[in-house]
Amino acid sequence: MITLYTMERDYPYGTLRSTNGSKTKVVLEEKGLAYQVETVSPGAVWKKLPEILAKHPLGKVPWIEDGDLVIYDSTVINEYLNEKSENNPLLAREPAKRARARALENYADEGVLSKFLPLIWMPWWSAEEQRDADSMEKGRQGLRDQIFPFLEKTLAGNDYLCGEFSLADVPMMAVAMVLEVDGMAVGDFAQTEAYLQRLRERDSYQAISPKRSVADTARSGYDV
Ligand SMILES: N[C@@H](CCC(=O)N[C@@H](CS)C(=O)NCC(=O)O)C(=O)O
Repeated sequence: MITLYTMERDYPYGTLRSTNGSKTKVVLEEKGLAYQVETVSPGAVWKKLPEILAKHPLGKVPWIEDGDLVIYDSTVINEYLNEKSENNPLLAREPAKRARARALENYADEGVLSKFLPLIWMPWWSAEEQRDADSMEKGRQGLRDQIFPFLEKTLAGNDYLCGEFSLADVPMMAVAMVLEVDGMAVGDFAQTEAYLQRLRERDSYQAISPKRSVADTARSGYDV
């Protein structure tokens, strides 16, 4: 069975999860692969303990173990999982469509998950009095100024970024998760708001839902 190593922690206001670890969890679910989750403590990751560096040379999460194989980086892991199981292909067959999906996935990774989202998400892992409200607002403003207008244009009336649900939408599942906790208003961007809600309604979102505890989402059962 595949083991996913990631950061997840229960708080009174919901369960918080690594955004990149959540990307991987969503694909494990979408592909119907059996897996279990091992939570890694945020302290061990921030301190770059040798046991973390032994698995992920940058000292980050997520990584997966599949038998003797250790793979890190959510994008690389998700490509591996998509190829490992033929169930529910998350990339089209045509090279041009595959490239388009990968480009949009990269946009979300670099433009959102590594840029604006941590400004909003990291403070939620700290006590309220320690949160930097200015930084959180800067993150929200970045989404409003740059990301949501791009999503409105790219969705262009479709349900998902490439028409069908694909690897391009997977990082946006983590955006949907963060904004569920944050409660940021998205109503000025009607297509984006409907899209994020659509993502939350997918079965795979249950594995990263802030409403479901670490214990409730530690394992998934079927393998096709
Ligand atoms: N490109 C990597 C990014 C991984 C990443 O930044 N993970 C965060 C958690 S969401 C982390 O471990 N941060 C700790 C650190 O950067 O020291 C991926 O997609 O997996």
